[in-house]
Amino acid sequence: MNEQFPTFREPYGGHLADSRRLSDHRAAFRSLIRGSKQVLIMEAHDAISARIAARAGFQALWASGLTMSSVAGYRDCSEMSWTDLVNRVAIVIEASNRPVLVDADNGFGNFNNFRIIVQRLSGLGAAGVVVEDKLFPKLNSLVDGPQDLEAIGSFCGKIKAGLDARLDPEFQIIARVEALISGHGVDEALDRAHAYCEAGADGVFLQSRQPTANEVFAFARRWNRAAPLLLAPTTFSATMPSEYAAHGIGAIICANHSLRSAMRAMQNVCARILATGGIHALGDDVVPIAELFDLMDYQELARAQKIYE
Ligand code: SPV
Ligand code: MG
Repeated sequence: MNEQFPTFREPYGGHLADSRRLSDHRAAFRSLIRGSKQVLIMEAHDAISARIAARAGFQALWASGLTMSSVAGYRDCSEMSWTDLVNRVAIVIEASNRPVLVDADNGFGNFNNFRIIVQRLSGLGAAGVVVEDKLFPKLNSLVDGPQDLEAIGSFCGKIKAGLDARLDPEFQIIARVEALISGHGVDEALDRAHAYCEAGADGVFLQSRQPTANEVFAFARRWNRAAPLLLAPTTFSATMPSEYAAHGIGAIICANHSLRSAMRAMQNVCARILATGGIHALGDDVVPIAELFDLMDYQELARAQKIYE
């Protein structure tokens, strides 16, 4: 056997076996969302999107329910099972070597469903989870349709069950407030956010689908800052980053932008191939094949072959 064998610690996705690194991720994420500097959390839905975001320099990733469901062929209304979600999250964590915040919808049922998911995700090395106060099955917040809320008391019980089930106290349980989505207004959103923090939530994700940030800023002005505030400004995307900072909002989730940009690129390349009758004119519309091999770290395989073969 080659003498380097015992010290070779660079397998594909090798951080996954390194529990010290995973707890570093959790601690890093915890500080990122509490820090004075704004953090951008980039969406990822598979290994490629996770690696591209990590290489680009994002410090944390959002495992989006919408995009992970979409790439699996499901609509974002609890059609995808929680076990499927957990398996896809494992791929994102393994491929990115970054803290991953997971969208667990409404916990796929009651407190009991949610605490099982928390156990699995914290065991996998996720940095945290977002759980939303809507009823199962839930509908994506940006889609017109029923957006009914869970009672405050039972959602607080769900949060407590998650806190008791997490395998590491650094694993963040973020309560997502859907009061604005369900048309209840800022007062209800504040009541809920305060109740969820009293129940122990580590942060609040306030969801809105207005074309401007006015209602989230109205919330932020009255928020007691008991916990960090996270936003996914998909529908009010023109708002400037400095405005979030001015309202004490430190974590911005780019919730679906990897998938939507990939869709645009795919549409363009499909149209171009059909328009030109082949792949001869694509040029920079596609990455060189070597870039794919580089992203998937075939170099590591070659190094490992020298040691193990
Ligand atoms: C997701 O990315 O799945 C989200 C954010 O929950 S949103 O789609 O904007 O509700
Ligand atoms: Mg979602």
